[in-house]
Amino acid sequence: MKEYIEQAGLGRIYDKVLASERLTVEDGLKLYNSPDILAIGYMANMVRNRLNGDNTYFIYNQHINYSNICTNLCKFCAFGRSKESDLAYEMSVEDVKQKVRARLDEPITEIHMVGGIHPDLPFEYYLELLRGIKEIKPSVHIQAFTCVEIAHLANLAGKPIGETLEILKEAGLGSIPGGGAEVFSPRIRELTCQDKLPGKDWLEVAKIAHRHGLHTNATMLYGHIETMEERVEHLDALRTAQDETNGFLAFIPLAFHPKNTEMSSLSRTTGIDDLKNIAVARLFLDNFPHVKAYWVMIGPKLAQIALSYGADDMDGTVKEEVITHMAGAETDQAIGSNTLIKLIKEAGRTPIERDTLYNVIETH
Ligand code: V47
Repeated sequence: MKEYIEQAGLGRIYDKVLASERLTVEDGLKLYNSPDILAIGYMANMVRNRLNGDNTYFIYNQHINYSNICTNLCKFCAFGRSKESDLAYEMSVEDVKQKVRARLDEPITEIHMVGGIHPDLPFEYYLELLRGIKEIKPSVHIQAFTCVEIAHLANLAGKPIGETLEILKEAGLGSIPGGGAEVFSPRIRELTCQDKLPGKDWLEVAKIAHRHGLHTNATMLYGHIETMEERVEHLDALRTAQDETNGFLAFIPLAFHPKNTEMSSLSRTTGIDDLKNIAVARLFLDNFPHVKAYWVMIGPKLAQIALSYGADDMDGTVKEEVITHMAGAETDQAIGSNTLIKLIKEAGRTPIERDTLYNVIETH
């Protein structure tokens, strides 16, 4: 394989990977610009095996999107709606509780709950959402509100981020999902989501959360107008933040879905780019314990292949995905745990049902 990787022009990077040496931004760029998915994947698989062996994680989770009303209206998003839109919706606390009640007989261990930046819901609403879910299912871990929402909630509360997080924790918040990161580059944010929390502030919220004992995830929305340099800069900023706080659990590359967005003239990502984003992330983010292949966005079949290209986690059962489906995702809105187990086993890996913090619930 060494000869093959050298022929692909990636011999120096291979030496570093063998020696567990940190890759540079130039290395990251070289990987992104290389078409040799086998060479990149082979190296990423080495790192994945070193960090996680054959362990492949999934979780029994339920997504709830409490409202799609959003003042940001990002160009890549088909989910957000202005308050005046006919398609705008807003769940009451009771509606959300009903969603949880409806699945009480399922072994769900995590509620993943995000929404838009709502113009007038009060801070108390968000606290009531957390408290309401906990009331129905006290054992469930609530992974809720992206760093963008957390910054908004701190504004509503009129308190610093850290204090706001303590209040949210008290009400039931367990950890923070990785959404809203998009691409940190100010150029991309200016062109696609100019009203959104800037990238440096997203990172700051994540680091404050880590310091307050909350784990978070991180994402990157790829496959639209970002350059390879901007992708590597994004990963580099995450790696630097993780060096400081060590609070990120997983990185999840998100494949851009253009349908029904203001960027609908762009085409969907390709299989090679999907695998490359997983593999390069696994190689570059040497301090991230996990890389997820999110089956909703790349399809269960490619997510299964991604388990040999650096990914060690398939996310979970999801139950009712909305954000990607509004943007034309052709995958199902949920997947059975048996299907996940089958996909993982057939990839020659060990399926492990985990909780949000990667404690093992059951090894299959
Ligand atoms: O924040 C928006 C992105 C995110 C589109 O933390 C789009 O474990 C693709 O963050 N095409 C929501 N992506 C999903 C998300 C997530 C999913 C699964 C697990 C975790 C985790 C996080 O989706 C948004 C935004 O960044 N997004 N529009 C689109 N058209």
